[in-house]
Amino acid sequence: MQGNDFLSITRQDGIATIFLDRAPVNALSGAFRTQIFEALESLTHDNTILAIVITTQELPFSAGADIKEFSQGYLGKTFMDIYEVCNSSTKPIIAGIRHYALGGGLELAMLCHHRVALSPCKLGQPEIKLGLIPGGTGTQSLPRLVGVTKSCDMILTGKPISAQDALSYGLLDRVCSEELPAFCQSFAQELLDNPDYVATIALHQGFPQAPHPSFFHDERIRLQQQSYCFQAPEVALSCIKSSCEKSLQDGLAFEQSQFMQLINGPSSQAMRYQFMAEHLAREVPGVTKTTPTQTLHKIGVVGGGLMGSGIAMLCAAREYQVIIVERDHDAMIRCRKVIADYFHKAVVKGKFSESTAQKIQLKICFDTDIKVLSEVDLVIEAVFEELSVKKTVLQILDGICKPACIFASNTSGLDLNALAQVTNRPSQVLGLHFFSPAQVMRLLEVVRGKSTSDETLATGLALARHLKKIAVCVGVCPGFVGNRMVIRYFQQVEYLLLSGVPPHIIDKALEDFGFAMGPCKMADMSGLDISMRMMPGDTLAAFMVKNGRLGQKSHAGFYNYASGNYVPQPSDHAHDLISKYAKKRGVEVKEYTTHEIVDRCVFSLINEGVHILEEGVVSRASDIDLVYVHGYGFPAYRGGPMFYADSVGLAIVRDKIATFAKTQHKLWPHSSMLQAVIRSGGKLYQQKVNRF
Ligand code: 3H9
Repeated sequence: MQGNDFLSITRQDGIATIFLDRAPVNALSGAFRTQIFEALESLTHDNTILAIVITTQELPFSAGADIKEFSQGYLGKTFMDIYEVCNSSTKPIIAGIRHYALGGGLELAMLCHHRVALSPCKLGQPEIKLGLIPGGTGTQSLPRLVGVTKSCDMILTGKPISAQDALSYGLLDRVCSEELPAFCQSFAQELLDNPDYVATIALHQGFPQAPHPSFFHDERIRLQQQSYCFQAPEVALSCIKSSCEKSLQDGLAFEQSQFMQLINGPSSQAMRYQFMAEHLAREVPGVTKTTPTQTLHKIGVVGGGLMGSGIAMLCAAREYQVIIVERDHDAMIRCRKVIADYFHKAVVKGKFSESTAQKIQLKICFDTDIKVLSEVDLVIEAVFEELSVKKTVLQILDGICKPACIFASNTSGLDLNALAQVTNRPSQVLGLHFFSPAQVMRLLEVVRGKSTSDETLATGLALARHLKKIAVCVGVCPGFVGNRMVIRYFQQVEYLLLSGVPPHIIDKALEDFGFAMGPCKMADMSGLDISMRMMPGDTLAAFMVKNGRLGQKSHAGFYNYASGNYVPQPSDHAHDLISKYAKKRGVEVKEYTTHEIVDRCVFSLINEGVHILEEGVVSRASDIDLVYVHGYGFPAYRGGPMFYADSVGLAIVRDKIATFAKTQHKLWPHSSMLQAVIRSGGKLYQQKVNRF
């Protein structure tokens, strides 16, 4: 065996096998690409070698280009260099894919003449999630292998596909379930034994064709309607189109130039920052790899409403044994039906097979007697969001559950310290704030109370990882991170509404900025009664509720909703109520531009975020951005409120906030941290605090 830093080569019977070995994910850095290039070049010129296999012993095939290197420019050999060496080879080159081939990893595999994968593999082009396009020949090779429609699906959504699908699409030559290198080597031998065999790479397989003449035009319109200022999907589409229309050389050159523009642009920088933020959030003060964690088998869920049933389904799907306790028989039957209906729909939609859905449901038991939780390892309470109700439940659980059992509250912002104090095990109490629907939303605020032990926190974080959540560890304050910030946001929305800006104008301004949903639609969807509870006192939400407008649930909120559909329609009644309430509060009618609407709402998030950071509720600014992007629909391609503040310019943000504060002093508290960061010339998104 011949070794190199990131790869090793074995030779047997004229077949050379290159083992990629750059832990943990075979990220293709410049140095690694250079080693692959050099190995290929030397083997293609080696007369004793007839075929080449590129694979791994244990590691995944490759997670793509090394994202951590992107800010340093293009280092080492390029994918085009690898293309040249593969293309000039008359010897078959076979990629043997283990675990996954993503991004540049799949592009490397597509530059080989053939692809074999182990059956549980995933293959994908996730670059769009980094604000990029496949820039290592993928936009030209994928359509040639799988056709235009499927390559658009893969590149525009970034979702990976299974090895079985890849085989049926023509992306793979073989799928195997046995020892991968040996399988690839015998496949190579098979090719060598065929006297008619000619090695041809995908890029030389002729031109792909659009499924119909208006395909690219229709797709572009669809993308324009949903991507606002996010350019990568349209750029990717242009590149795929060029694979049908331009010569190979021109198509490749076009892809290269587009990739370079995107990688240096603000959207990709923001999305790469989000990728890094996700990994950084795993570093939690006090929790290391050696911090002991409890092994969880059985999980109890108290309260089987929307949140409780979602949490139960999520845990069962990840193989935990779950017991849901409801307050009475009728509630228990309702909960059972909600879960059965969910799985029925999921099977119809093809999310689960019938047998998987059955298997998951068998992991969930239902009961009305809380004593059945005596032996569970963790209880998540998801009862009504009221401190006294939650305290009572935790006190009861404390008398029932085994001493080692951990208690988690799914509160969205109540005082976790007060909850922990009613138990005799405050060190074993933490918050797990799931976002609705719990089985879908990736964000989880993991709340550390003042008594929460490192072990309890580490167990909560390990659970979050097992549930495939993005866990952000937060301290205790009303509303934690997300809901505390959203209150500031809604205060500005209320102000704009009272100033006479119609709900649909506010929503459009923020949707055009990139929010997944405008705030008025969002408030209607979650319920104005919920907004009223989040912002107690004399508020517009309370006034609307008093007048029977609770949002979607009453078919009337800031908008009207016809029964059976949730398409918001402008409402004269809502308009009259808003005007009446504005008069009562003495707010003058004023006109606002789109820009001003966005600034007010987004800067309110920034200002509150800075205070949260200053108080040490999170340990770093990027945690706030994760919460807002994954929990509240802030556009990922703007990085999150903290990152966005830096891109606007902190002095501009500070001056704007000062202007707003002149008329709304209480809503825009002054932050000394913002001043300090400006003075130091630093970036807000890079700030860390040690008080957490
Ligand atoms: C690309 O390929 C562009 C090309 O088209 C053209 C180029 C010219 N680079 O998530 P995990 C690290 S763009 C560098 O915990 P999992 C990750 O940070 C790329 N590092 O494991 C972490 O490090 P740490 C397209 C990477 O099993 C460690 O690996 N590819 C990369 O839960 C383990 O990761 C993508 O977008 C990378 N590409 O999930 C794939 N990938 O421990 C992005 C991972 O220090 N990656 N790391 O924090 C993923 O989606 C997931 O990491 C993956 C593994 C599914 C691969």
